[in-house]
Amino acid sequence: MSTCIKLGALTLALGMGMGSAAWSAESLQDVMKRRGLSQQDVLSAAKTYVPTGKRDEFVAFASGGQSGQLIVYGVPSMRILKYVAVFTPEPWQGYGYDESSRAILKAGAINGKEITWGDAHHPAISETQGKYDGQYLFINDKANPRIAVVDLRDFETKQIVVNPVFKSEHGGGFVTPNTEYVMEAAQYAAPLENEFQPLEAFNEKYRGGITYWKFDRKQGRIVPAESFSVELPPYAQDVTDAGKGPSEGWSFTNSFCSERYVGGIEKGRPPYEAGCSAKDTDYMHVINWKKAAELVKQGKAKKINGHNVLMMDTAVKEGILFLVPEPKSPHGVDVAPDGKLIIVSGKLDTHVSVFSFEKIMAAIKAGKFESKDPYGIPVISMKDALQTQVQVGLGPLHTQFDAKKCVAYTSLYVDSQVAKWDYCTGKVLDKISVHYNIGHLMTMEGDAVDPKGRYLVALNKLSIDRFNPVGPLHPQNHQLIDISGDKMQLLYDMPIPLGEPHNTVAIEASKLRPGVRYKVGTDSRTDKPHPGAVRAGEEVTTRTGKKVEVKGTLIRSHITPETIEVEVGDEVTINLTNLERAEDETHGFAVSGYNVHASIEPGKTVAVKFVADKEGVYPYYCTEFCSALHLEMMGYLLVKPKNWKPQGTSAIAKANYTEANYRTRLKTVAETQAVIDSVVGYITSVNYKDFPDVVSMVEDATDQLNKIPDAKARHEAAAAKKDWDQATLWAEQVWQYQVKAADIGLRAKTYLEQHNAKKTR
Ligand code: RUQ
Ligand code: CUA
Repeated sequence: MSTCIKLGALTLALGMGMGSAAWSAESLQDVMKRRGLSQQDVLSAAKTYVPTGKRDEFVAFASGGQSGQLIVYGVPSMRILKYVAVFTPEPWQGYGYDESSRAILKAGAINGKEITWGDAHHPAISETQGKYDGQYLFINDKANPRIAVVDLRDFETKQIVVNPVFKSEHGGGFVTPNTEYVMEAAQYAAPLENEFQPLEAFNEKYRGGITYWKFDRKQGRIVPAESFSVELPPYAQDVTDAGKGPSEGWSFTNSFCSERYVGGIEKGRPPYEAGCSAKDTDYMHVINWKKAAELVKQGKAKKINGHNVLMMDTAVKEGILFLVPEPKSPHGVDVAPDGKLIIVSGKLDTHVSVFSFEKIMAAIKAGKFESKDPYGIPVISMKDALQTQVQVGLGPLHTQFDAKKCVAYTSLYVDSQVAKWDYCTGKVLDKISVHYNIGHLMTMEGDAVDPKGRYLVALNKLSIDRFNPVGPLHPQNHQLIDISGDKMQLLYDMPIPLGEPHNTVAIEASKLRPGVRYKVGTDSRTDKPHPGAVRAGEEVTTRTGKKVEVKGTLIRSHITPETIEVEVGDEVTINLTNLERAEDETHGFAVSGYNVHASIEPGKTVAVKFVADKEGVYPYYCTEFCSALHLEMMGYLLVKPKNWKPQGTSAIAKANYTEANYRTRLKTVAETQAVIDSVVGYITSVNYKDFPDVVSMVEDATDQLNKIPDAKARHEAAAAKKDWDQATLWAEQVWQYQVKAADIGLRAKTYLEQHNAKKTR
């Protein structure tokens, strides 16, 4: 793009659009023939294609696996909308490169060590009465047991909390029906106290558990002090789900190694996986979390690492913890929308087991248990808890639900298929092959009380032959399947090139209402006014000892201050406030060589901080192409040697402009004004006030125009004194304000035309 869009370009852009592009004469049949597309292909394309300017019906949030991020995409188009930085530094968003986001990552440090990656597994959208409400999203890190909170008003990570008692987890990022708690179940057992214990002490000293993180919806933050855990046996707990409706107040957690096998082929023992799958059943943990929370309030928990843990013996005594045998090395546990049934898939089984909450409660009430486990936890017999078992295929993992009554979909890892089945009648209804080795699957709002059906996405671990080869490391494959009819239909393959996405959740797009700007001066990571924020005209640089603090502003196409002078060894903090109100007018900020970067969206204030430890000249600049004069949006950080004194003349070189240069500038200014008048004429001739986005653009443009009188007075005063350098440069500045105003004005005009603004005069 040219940086000097002079008047010609402005005039051109003012024309009423480009005229319709000449369509090629090719017919649909021609295209199908040329590209080798079948009728079915074209139908699939039509079902997924979202024309330019149109939006998707659903928005999906996929865990980014080892990337520690969150991937946001639209359904059915499968267009990726955003990567949200969560556990991992991400430069575009400035995450980990500005002070506020660094603080979030630092809060996720473990034993004082900053962790700069995460194994993100399960995103969960906040719920109200079991329905997705679109306010918050939670996601877990399996490798370093942590939970993060993302605010869906701005899609930013606001908090990372570290589990105080686990060393790894998996059943995390699942919420209770009103998001009272975010659940996080342990995976690989370890001592809850952060101490060493030999593997020989596994049964006595190693423990699993489940943490219930209290969520304060008003603050939008997890409250660690009000959170608690329930101690569990070292059974390798796995995925978790919350009860709802009749089962609200309870939670269900799988386990896959109730054998408590600890491996040791080095010592001649059979391998880990053999020992962990020796028994035919493992245990589903059934926990009354509501009662557990009360017990903790009554002081019945033990403090471990400063955190409330309800110990197993207390939980057993108080009747809030039970086990149900489940076949065999299970993985998924999913509560049906009506809250009456709990569906468990045994990885090494061909069945899904459908447990009845009512039956489980009846057994508990009757005190009917088949045994106690080695830790004294009552075990309800499988047959007393089971409603039915359905043979769905090999390697069942996870289950999601349809809007249609009793219809469920289960992923079959070994078969590489999705099975559609009826959990009321126990009949398998349909199967479809996927490519390949599916893990999770997702239907629209498919684990809420009111699933929306329509589409299913198969989250495949392998993509083998599906895409253009890109080397031995293949992308993942998200496959979109139409589930609106009786037969499932494969529509689209989407490669995901960013870590193994485990679970994904999708919400109706209409439920999300993210903002487009911040209140001026907001620290987006704390949601509070940023202490470094200033308004236009208040920019200031202060020094206290060796600390230099800049409070500056950004607005097209200018960084204030233009120069920052410090002495080598100074600690420099640069706070910048984006004064824009126009949608999408983000500025970036980078300083050469100091590993800092900020993304500063309209209204946001961000600070970057570094020690200027090497003398020299460091340009800083805006990293987003924000306007025609974006390249000019720069400045210099001058790091001076100690006790540096200016030598000789320090005057800045003169430009030697002439009166003719000045007159040429004035002519351009007059011509540009004509363009602006015509745009303003159009905007004020329609109902632009009905479009809030345009109103803020108009405010923004007016801001720029209001700066003109001052610059105009300056060039006129300089001209009177025949100082043609000053006169020409200030006339140039007038033109710069005009260009920015015209740029916004033209964007407003295009917006109004595209949104069919009505003539009002
Ligand atoms: S996982 S493939 Cu939920 Cu982490 Cu099942
Ligand atoms: Cu601001 Cu480029």
